[in-house]
Amino acid sequence: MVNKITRPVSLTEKPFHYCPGCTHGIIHRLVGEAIDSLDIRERTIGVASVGCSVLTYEYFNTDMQQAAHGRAPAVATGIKRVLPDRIVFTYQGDGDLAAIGTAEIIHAAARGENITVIFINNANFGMTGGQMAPTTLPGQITTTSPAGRNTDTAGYPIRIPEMLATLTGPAYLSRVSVHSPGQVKKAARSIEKAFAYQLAGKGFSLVEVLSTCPTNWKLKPEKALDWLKQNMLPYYPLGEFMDIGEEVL
Ligand SMILES: Cc1ncc(C[n+]2csc(CCOP(=O)(O)OP(=O)(O)O)c2C)c(N)n1
Ligand code: SF4
Repeated sequence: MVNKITRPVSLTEKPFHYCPGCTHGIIHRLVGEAIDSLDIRERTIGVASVGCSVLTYEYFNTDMQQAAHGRAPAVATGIKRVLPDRIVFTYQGDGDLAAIGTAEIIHAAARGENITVIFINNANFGMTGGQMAPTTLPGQITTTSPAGRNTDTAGYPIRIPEMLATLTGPAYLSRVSVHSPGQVKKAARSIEKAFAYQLAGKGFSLVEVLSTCPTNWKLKPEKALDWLKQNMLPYYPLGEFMDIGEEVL
């Protein structure tokens, strides 16, 4: 049982650099709590990607590795195959995972690699100034879609867990959100379950977390939570899209 009042041991003391109201920080905490709860910190290796979460190697109190844009699943695959007794996770934004890293994530899932992927969907490229991402909603205004995402020319957003659920390789695929305390609790359980699948050797697990980017959405933190709820939930339904059904927790 983890004491929720104190900082998870799996997070360092370093203050986060994220903008006020950005939910990257909440998600870091949930990942730290899951690692604490399963008592796997000393054998966990995280793979940081690019994007606003590029500095995760400074925040997680585990061994960490940095990967180039989109390549975190390949780096995690290599680490896990060389050190199969370690618990290996990636932490990737939607620009990282669903744009330049699309091939990497599909093939890691198809191979059923025994790794855990934490996928942060904030519907834009946050770090580089709020450009349109594969996850940007139809009609959503971004710096590269000032008139709103036009599906005639830019196509439709990709629903990653649903897409990966067509494969045989994954063991656990879910989508959660952190826009309210109740949803944060559900997200915590899903993230811990994803790690537990890996611990039990069941194969590839991915949790998509709907997240805010108040800065690039140009909304105050509270309004950003409302925007997520009103606009992202209808397009990105929460739930489990693959669960091989083993009782791992
Ligand atoms: C190989 C390579 N190409 C492009 C970039 C530039 N780049 C850095 S962060 C980023 C966007 C990341 O957005 P996302 O993954 O959605 O994360 P967020 O910042 O929203 O959390 C891009 C395009 C890079 N660092 N490396
Ligand atoms: S730019 Fe967006 S994703 Fe990046 S830290 Fe700020 S609010 Fe968070």
